[in-house]
Formats: sequence, C-alpha cells, structure tokens
Amino acid sequence: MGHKLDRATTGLISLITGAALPGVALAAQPERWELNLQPAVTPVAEKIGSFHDLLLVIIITITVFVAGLLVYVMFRFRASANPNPSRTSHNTLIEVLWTVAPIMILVVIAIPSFRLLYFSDKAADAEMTVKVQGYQWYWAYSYPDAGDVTIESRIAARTAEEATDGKIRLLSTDNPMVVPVDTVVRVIVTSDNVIHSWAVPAFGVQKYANPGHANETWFKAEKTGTYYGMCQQICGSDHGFMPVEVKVVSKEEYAAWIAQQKAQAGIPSTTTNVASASAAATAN
Ligand SMILES: [Cu+2]
Repeated sequence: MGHKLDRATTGLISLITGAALPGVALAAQPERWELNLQPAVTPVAEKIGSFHDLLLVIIITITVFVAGLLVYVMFRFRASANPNPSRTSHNTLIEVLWTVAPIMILVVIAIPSFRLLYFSDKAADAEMTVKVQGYQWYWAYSYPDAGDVTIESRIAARTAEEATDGKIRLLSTDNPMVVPVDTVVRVIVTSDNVIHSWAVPAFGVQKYANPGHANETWFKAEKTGTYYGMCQQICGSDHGFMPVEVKVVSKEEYAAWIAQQKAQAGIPSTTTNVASASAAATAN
C-alpha cells in the first residue's frame, strides 16, 4: 500500500517538476526524508514491494484490532462500573480462537514468503555471470563469460569535498560494475577475507560474502541507470567506505564496454569463457 502510494507520489512529483521523463535513466539511491523502499527495477524487488504491502495490511489490521479490544476492555470493565469484578479464568472458545487465528495469519504470511525466497534464490536461466568478491575494503567484479575480466571497485568520494562531478558521497565508485539491461545476471558472491554483504536495494538483492564459500543470487534489471548499495555486514574500520555501484546499460553499450575491458586486460576478443581463456593461456 505504502509502496504504491510512494510510487504515485514520486510519479506526481516528477510530473510537476518534469524531472523524470519516460525513458530517462533512473538513479536509485537513498533520498532525504525517504520513508519507503527504493523504486524497484527487477522482478525480485517488485515482489518484495508487493510482499511488504501485504504485510503492512496485516500489521495495521492486527494493531487496530488489538488497540480496539484494549479500549473496549478499559471502558466496559472499568472499576467504577464493576464494583464486583468478574473472576473468569478460562474460556475454551476464546482460547481456541486466539491460538487458531494467529496460526492462520502466520500461514497466510508464510506461503508468499517462501515463494519469494525461492524465487530470489537462484537464476532459472542465467544469460551471464558476474562474480562478486569482497575485500577489506572494496569490491571486485569478475566476468567469467568474458575471459574472467576483473575490475576493482573502490569508493570515489569519502567526503563532501570529494563529491564533485556528479559523484555521490559514500556511494560512487571509481569503477562501477556494468551489466546489460533486460538480462538475467547470475551473481556469485564470495569474500577474500572477512564476511561482507553485497546489496543493491533497487534490485532487491542482498547476499553475504563469506570467505571460502560461494553464495548465489540473481537479478534482471529492467531499466537502465545507476544503482547504489553498501556493504551490509560490519567488516572492519572501512566498512562504511566500500559502496556498491551498478551501471545498467543497453546491450550494445555493454558489449562495447566488455570488449574494451578485455582489450585492456590483454584477453583475446574471441575469448568467451574462463575455460577457453585458460586453454589460450597454456597454448601460448
Ligand atoms: Cu564489507
């Protein structure tokens, strides 16, 4: 509910200001006084928004019902109107009701919850893979489908003074992860040292990066733009300074970008996957 309201409000604001015309790339980052989730750009984030709305309805209903009961009991059974208080200690009917009703509510919550959990867990038909590795304190992104090109992504603006040229303090990086739009991207998350957590709220993605262990998740960004996140697991003194920046570009722009990265890394342009890259390396 709140989620839809928020989208309607932002839509209205952009209509008035003309700030976000259709087709203009989105930039998803925290906004001042923001109360709601960031606008969703992946199917998983959409579903998280809907689930959040469902929970909000259930929570509000329960809160209003319990508050109403309290007010009723306070008035109906007040001391001045009841000089001889009731000594009732058991009532089988209401005991069954207050046991069964919460169970039913939990079942209603559990079904979409598990469905969403398994939907977000693994990519059904991944079109490409990016390996995310956490370091103290930056991220590295490898593209195993492109000769294992690896880029390192470090914070670009630690202070307000450094946040020039459109850079966002604590969120922009020197080397963002780049992915094509409308593509199912499998993400393998791991860590080099301590536990980190790779998260992009607009994608509905948050995965722990554990050393010696690969976690899997996926996203399919449906709008081009730049999306930000932060390490979500306290990982040392610079935990607050290892942002996540993902640039979602058109498929053509991505092809050009990855070709350029391969050229810079000296990987033959014909190399597509890690296996053929290592075969080429041993042949030389
Ligand atoms: Cu970290």
